[in-house]
Amino acid sequence: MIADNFELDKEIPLWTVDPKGKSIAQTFIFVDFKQAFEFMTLCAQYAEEIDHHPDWSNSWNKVTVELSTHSAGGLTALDIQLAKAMDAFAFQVKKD
Ligand code: H2B
Repeated sequence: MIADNFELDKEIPLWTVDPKGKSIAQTFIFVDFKQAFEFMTLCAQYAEEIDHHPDWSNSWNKVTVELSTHSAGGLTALDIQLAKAMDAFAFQVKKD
């Protein structure tokens, strides 16, 4: 589990930490469904590579994501790793 004083606000400032510190969340907004799905495809490929998967939902241009390590019952370094990758993928698809 991530230590209580881990500086998530500095590491991943766009993510909200849940009150119990057991998950992080972010809603990504894209220009349309195509861009949202491109983002999801990149995330899905990466999630398979690291064997760590997001809990998420999609509504047209919006992708709502919650990250937590189910097996640990809370946050681990894998969630932070996936969060940073998702931020990078969102940046990438928005500028294409
Ligand atoms: N993803 C997440 N977010 N938490 C897990 O505990 C987890 C996972 N476990 N992806 C992995 C898959 C596990 O179920 C497989 C068998 O490695």
